[in-house]
Amino acid sequence: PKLEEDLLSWVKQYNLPQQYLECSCSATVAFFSIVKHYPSPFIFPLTLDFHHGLESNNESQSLEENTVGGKCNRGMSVPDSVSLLLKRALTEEEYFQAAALGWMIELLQAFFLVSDDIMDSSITRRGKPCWYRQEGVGMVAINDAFMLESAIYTLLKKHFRSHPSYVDMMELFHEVTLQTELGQLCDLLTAPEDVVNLDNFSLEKHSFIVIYKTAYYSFYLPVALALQMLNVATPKNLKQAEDILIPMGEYFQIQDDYLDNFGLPEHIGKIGTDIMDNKCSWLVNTALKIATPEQRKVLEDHYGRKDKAHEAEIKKLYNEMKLEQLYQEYEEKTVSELKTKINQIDESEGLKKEVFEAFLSKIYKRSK
Ligand code: GPP
Ligand code: MG
Ligand code: MG
Ligand code: MG
Repeated sequence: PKLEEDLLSWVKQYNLPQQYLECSCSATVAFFSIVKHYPSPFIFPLTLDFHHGLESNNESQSLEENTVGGKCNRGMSVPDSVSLLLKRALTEEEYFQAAALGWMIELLQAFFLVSDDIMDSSITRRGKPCWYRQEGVGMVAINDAFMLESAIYTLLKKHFRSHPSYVDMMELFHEVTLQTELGQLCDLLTAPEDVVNLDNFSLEKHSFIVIYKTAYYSFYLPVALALQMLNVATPKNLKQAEDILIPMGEYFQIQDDYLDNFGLPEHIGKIGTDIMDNKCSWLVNTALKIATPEQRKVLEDHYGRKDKAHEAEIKKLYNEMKLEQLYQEYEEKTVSELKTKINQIDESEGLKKEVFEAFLSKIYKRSK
């Protein structure tokens, strides 16, 4: 009951989707109680107004602001996957472990988002100013991001030190972090601030960038952790999971690129910056593939400039080129390919099709 009260107050405080309230299963309860009940030991001293003597800038605030308030799809996928793999509801202990691993993914995500918003000069995140733009934070946000990353390993050690897969889990977090950083590097290198060269873009480059910067940590990591938590991960089933989750993660980031321009800021909680940031986005690559010489000229004259008027020209062109419709065609084609792939999975290695179906249904036609 205590945990459910906590959940209720979290749902209210963070404006979480109603589904968290309706879902009375203790997975959700355990999930939302972790940060509250298990603040990493090092966070305690840091709540003492460590930075500027400002109440609004301390590590517990960073933890709450940056880790909570998103959709929690990644984190919730751990308890969901563990339960689907076992084909039964989880015991309290299992819920707790899976939820703790879920929170570690949310911490990794928080670390990436705080950093990414600085690199992308973004304005808002989850409906509020980005952390680095909040009063009294500024570039301390860089250090806050590092500390969010450190909190993963504090939690992992605290709860999994004697788990048989402890070292594998730790290595997995390190490996996936490196993959994401490599993807982010390519994302930044293809989008220089001062030179716009559309010849630098291609759908092949885009695919590489999004697989590395998004698919590994958002899709492969939760399922790999679920397998490791149950001590059933093998090179073979990890590879099987990767073969389906990586294309699914690529689709997810293409949705993100689409929503950057076509999503409603009130709804997605962030203001798109890809056009002004000169990003190698799915939209600009798709436009380049079909552009007439005149349309290519418009792209050359207006893409990647830090200026609202230039951005508006590109938005107008995207509408003229019916990119929204091309995206919907891409989505239908990709989802049917993913479904075929899921149906072909060989379950004899311990995987369950339901794990992947659950993931896909969470993201299909998402609007945020
Ligand atoms: C999403 O890109 C990718 C990340 C958040 C990974 C960041 C990786 C780091 C190593 C910092 P995006 O910029 O399109 O995301 P959004 O649209 O949410 O800003
Ligand atoms: Mg960004
Ligand atoms: Mg980015
Ligand atoms: Mg984006």
